[in-house]
Amino acid sequence: MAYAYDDQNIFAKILRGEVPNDTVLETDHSLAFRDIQPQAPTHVLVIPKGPYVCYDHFAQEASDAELLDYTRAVGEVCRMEGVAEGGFRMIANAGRDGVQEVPHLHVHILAGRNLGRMLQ
Ligand code: IU
Repeated sequence: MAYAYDDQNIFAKILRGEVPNDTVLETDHSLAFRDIQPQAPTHVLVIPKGPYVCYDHFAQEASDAELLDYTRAVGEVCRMEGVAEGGFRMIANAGRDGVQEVPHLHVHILAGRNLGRMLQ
């Protein structure tokens, strides 16, 4: 599947500095910031800086440097937020059925409360 990236999406605007954000971590190829509508005491979004719609798009087209940086950035945020001990959940919604609202790849990191069972 070919993905078309919409550079007017809100995360593209955040990356261009047109919209403010509460940054947790910035690396060469990734940015992590707090979700504006947190669903848990810790709710951080981690995005690649490149124009990727979803994980599949990213995995197909990102460079090895981007893939490595992003993978490490997600782990680094978990460490920085101290979520490992209590546990956490990572979610990456994609497309229509995944109910992805913002069409720029983002991993949600949620922690700080019992998140309940997601799959029954
Ligand atoms: P989703 O996986 O695409 O459904 O999640 C989008 C998230 O982006 C959602 O949790 C919003 O609260 C969050 N968000 C944000 O942090 N800042 C914004 O300006 C907008 C959405 I619009």
